[in-house]
Amino acid sequence: MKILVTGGAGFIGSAVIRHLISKTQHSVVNVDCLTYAGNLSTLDHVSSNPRYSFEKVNICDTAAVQGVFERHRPLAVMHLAAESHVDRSIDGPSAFIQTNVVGTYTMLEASRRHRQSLPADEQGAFRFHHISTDEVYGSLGDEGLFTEKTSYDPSSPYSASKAASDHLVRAWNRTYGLPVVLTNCSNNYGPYQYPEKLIPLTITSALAGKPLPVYGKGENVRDWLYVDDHARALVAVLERGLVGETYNIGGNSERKNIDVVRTICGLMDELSPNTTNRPHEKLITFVTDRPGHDHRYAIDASKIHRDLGWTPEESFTSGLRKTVQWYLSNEDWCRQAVADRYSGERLGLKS
Ligand code: TDX
Repeated sequence: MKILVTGGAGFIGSAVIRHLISKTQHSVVNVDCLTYAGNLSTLDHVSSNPRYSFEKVNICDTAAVQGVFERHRPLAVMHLAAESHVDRSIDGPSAFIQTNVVGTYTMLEASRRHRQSLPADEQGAFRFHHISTDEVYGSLGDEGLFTEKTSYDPSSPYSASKAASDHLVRAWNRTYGLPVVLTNCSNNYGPYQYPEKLIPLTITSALAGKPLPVYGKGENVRDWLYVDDHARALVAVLERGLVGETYNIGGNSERKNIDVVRTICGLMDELSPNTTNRPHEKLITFVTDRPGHDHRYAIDASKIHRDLGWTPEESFTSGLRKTVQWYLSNEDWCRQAVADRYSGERLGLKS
């Protein structure tokens, strides 16, 4: 099957493409406009494979997107392209509305038109897979889990834009019969994550001996999912998920932020070649809280386990160790990823 993957130069998109090329026989066309967080070097191991091709296209560009569909005639779309950093959405919501809402609309319309041009049997097989986030459900208290039936209650411009995109996707299924599947995942971590998110920012700052900013008291809880486990789950949903269904994907690894940061400090004490910053915990700095900061996210992933047999393989302990080791072995990648674009400054405080 030929799969059009949007956002394939990003963190999760590139993990999906590496998985598709190395572990399946599917072909991939990667559609990415290479924003600050997009990086084709994430695909160096697979980019020479004849089943891989790349189109530098912005998903908001209707004509360019249509051209991609006409040239490649995919049988499925995995839509991952998005602005994803909550703090940036507080500083500048506009790009989030454009890419996440208008871009999703553009992809849906292009998919609908393209599907109509396919032979009848392929029209039945066509899938639009929308990849989304657990943040659409808002914030949990100390108890309970997000299920696929939890009401939407987004807090940030980012999560509101993803909620809007989820609604568009379901509407295109109900109104136009577009065969869609949706997934909502918990916090991803692993190699190639842009060093603005909590885990890679903490590792790279600790390596540089810089302060490790913890928002508020560090009591907020996230449910951590190793990115390669997520990639496997996404391919299972695309291949075997039922049309119109939503699947929550989570790592069964709830942690308070402060515990995540302390664990990284311990791993850095053990693994970092730079011994001058030991103990790294002394770099922890409590800073002003994020506006609208959701207290807790936690996913009930029993549906995807029951219906598709998926379960995470990586524990948070093993995944975090691997991730720290990866960042320590790939300092050049990190330097190049942020060069002239981001120097670790605090984002998301503007009112
Ligand atoms: O420097 C920091 N200090 C800190 O305490 C940063 C960057 C974050 N935090 C806190 C805020 C969150 O409670 O750590 C937690 C994780 O923050 P992020 O890495 O920014 O992720 P989060 O806001 O939870 O959103 C992530 O998960 C859901 C992704 O960025 C989203 O794209 C995804 O949809």
